[in-house]
Amino acid sequence: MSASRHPALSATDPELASFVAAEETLQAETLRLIPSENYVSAAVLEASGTVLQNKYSEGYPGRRYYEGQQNIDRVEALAVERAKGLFGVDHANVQPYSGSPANLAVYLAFAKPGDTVMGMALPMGGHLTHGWGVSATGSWFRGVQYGVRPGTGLIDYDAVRDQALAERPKIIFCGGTALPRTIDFAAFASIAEEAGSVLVADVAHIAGLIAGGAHPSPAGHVDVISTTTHKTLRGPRGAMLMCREEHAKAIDKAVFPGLQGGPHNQTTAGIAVALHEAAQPAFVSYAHAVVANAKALAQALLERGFDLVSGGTDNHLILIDLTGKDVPGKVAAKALDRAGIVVNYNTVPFDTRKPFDPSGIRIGTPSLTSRGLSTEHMPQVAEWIARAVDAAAKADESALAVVRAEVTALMSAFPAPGLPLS
Ligand code: DSN
Repeated sequence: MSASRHPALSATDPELASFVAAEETLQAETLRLIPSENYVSAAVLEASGTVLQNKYSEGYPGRRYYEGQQNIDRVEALAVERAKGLFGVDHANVQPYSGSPANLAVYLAFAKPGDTVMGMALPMGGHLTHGWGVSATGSWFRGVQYGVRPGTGLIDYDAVRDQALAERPKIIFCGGTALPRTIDFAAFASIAEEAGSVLVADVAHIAGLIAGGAHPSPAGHVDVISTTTHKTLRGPRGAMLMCREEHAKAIDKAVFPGLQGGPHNQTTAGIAVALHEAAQPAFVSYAHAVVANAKALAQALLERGFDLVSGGTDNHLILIDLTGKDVPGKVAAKALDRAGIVVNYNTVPFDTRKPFDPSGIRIGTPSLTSRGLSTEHMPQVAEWIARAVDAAAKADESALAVVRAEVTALMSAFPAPGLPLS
């Protein structure tokens, strides 16, 4: 990090400053394919690092437990209004610290410990907080889980309906962390209505696509929308809960005082800026480009013999099943990292391997799209992935080094938002 970029930090704590500088270089030089990550703009970075964090603000705009909230109230009210406008919802709460606390607040609002809740199984593409056993949501509640069809990798909505009618869960979650296909919110809504369940769409991964019109919106179909703000939406690390007016009080009460203390006002400011950016025409282009890039990358991977869960993608995410490649996901992910391509290892549906050493890798296109890469670059990206996976199988470190040099060269031509030019 140059002293002129963060002069106070460099002067006060050069050791810590050097770690930040190294991370800036890493994010600038590598091809970041983790589908839940992105690059925030310089404006979002600035808003997230302001004196707003010096304040405690328990409560909501106009109803605080601390004085001196004149400016904080305006910041939070602006974020709320922007969220409501962007997502077309009656009510928004922008205070959850992140996705897991947001989902916990939903449980607090609508269920009691021991109640049955239903969500997609984690190894099928769901999330820990959708009732998976090792999470508080799967031990304090009775979590029942649905999955995808063997063979197609697609959600079997008839099976979900049968299960929901048999179990009558208090809450049904749709959405997840490794779902490459469009979620049919209307189908989930009709299932939840029949089962008498509160329906929650966890759109953390696809919130930016929804905002940009590149994925159907759950608004009007579901009771509550839960989302983080830092994935495709390209805001700071935070979360929001949005709902119909009838649930507004229950959601607000669950977030504060039910679960959290003071909101992170500096994050609220960053969220407000990100929502403003997401309402611009350029964001619509970005959201559609994310999907176009993912489809082009999926096609290029298929042409190179990769097996993709569900055969491709409708959104920002691709789940590669490496079972046929004789390279487990973790080995491939670590080799790709050495080649300058950052991914995460991931279970695939019906995985026979353990979550800490699974068969797949999960990749996505939000970050590379934010840097301006387009569909014409995707065959190159697929070729690098193929070469790195091949090199991993042969333990060929020099081949990985060659890929890394090529990756760094391309990325230097696409400056990352929010980062200094290298
Ligand atoms: N950690 C997030 C992801 O990578 O999808 C989910 O919480």
